[in-house]
Amino acid sequence: MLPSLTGTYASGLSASGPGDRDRPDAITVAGRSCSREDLAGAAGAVAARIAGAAAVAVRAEASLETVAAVVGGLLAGVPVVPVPPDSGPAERDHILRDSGAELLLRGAEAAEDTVPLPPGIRLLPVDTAERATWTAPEPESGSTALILYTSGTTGAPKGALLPRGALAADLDALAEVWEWTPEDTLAHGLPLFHVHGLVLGVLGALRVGSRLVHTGRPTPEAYAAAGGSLYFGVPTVWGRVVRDATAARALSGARVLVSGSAPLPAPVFRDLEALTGHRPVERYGMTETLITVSARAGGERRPGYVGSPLPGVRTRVVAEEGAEIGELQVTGETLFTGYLGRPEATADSFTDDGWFRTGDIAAVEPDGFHRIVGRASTDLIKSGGYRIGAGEVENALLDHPAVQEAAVVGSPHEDLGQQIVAYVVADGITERELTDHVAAHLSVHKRPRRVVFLDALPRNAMGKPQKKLLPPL
Ligand code: MLC
Ligand code: AMP
Repeated sequence: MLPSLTGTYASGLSASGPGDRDRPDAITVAGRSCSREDLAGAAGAVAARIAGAAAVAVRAEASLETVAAVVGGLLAGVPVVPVPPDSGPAERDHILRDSGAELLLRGAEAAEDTVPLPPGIRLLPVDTAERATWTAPEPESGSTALILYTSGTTGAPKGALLPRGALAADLDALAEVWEWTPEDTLAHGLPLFHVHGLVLGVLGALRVGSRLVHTGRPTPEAYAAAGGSLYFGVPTVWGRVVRDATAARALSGARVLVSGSAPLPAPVFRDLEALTGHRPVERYGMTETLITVSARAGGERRPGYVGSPLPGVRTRVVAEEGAEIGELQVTGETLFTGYLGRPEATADSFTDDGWFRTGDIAAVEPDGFHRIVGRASTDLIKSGGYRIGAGEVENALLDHPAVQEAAVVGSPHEDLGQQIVAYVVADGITERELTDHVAAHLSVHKRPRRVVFLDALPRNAMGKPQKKLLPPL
């Protein structure tokens, strides 16, 4: 029997933790703090206002309002749809319409939206000073807790339906393997609209009952000042930390540093060890599966490896005959239930015998340690830990009247892992105008870093564009 997710908040919010329910700085986000008691009251007030809605969207700034809104949705059993606060009108409209959200929740102080909301959606300001006690029974564990929009290789992002039971199972497995307890202080500054920052980074702390310090942005100085025992970061953040030796050394008193969302370069692993005394714990996951593979806090941490499957998760590598690397497939209690309104895409993402196809290429050592070798498709880009579909950036570029053809790829980048590069055939437009155009439609991190103008895209004899033949930068 899976633990209940509302139990998360009933127990997490009331857990005695390192202080008590009244500890005033149990939850700190971007410089503002509240107690578990305060959060329970504010989230209860949200729950009372949204109960019965089909789904609610949350403009997911790094703020206490976002935390109260998300927890309020979970208490009320209303699926929550986090919306990146920097998403342009096209991406925001897609998420709001596709999800069926009836309300858009956001802090009363948040900047005004410059574009109108789609019809039928009401704005609901969240005030963390409001209080209500929420006592309704726990929704069943198969019901949807979160709808997280995530990019595929082509087309607009799809809404991954994450059931309450999957979140609970994943967080409990992570707490076990990271030895995460109410005595910990979790510190990070990751965005609150993805699995890493929101599920692990907020719901994890609430479920475990540990303190949470969200630093607003994940800068090395902010990490150094956060006083955490457990730190989360994407490799770009850890790369920036090791380039700031003073900040890095300040983390030596922590218990565990965890890296995930993209491959941690081995030199960053070694620099972290040299500067902080910690070998980082690497873990692997996806929006659709949550975190499935991790090194253990009490076990070996090997550069270039993401550890072994979490309790309750099984993995297999499906390789061609004789090969040692192949597609990583996973099954277990942490999986999503499908893409909202996309039965075909959902069916395509599972094998006939019910395993989820990750699209990642992996190898497993005899001792069970997993190594992620790369992705099967080059059309999914990971930049700064963000997942970006080449197709959606190409579509945004093609939307511009000056652009005739576009091909988008990820190229290696020292800080971001990969950077977005757009090859375009276009007349009378500058690189800056094109990147601004993409940022205005999608979100800031989906902007190409480089734009290369070509006379024509390379094509094969059938006329199909050949990304492999694009000129290197
Ligand atoms: C960005 N900028 C640009 C630009 N792209 N300016 C001009 N042209 C472009 N093409 C701007 C940015 O808006 C920013 O401005 C400034 O340049 C610096 O950008 P940056 O280099 O990207 O840095 P930063 O904004 O600091 O972002 C780095 C980062 C961020 C690491 C903080 O990428 C991040 O938060 N990543 C985390 C992603 C994540 O959480 N993924 C988890 C997915 S879940 P300004 O004005 O804002 O400073 C998952 C499952 C799992 O993967 O396994 O965890
Ligand atoms: P997202 O859906 O945004 O969570 O992105 C999931 C993808 O991130 C996975 O399919 C992997 O390609 C990548 N990923 C996550 N964690 C790791 C890791 N530790 N090492 C390598 N790739 C990772």
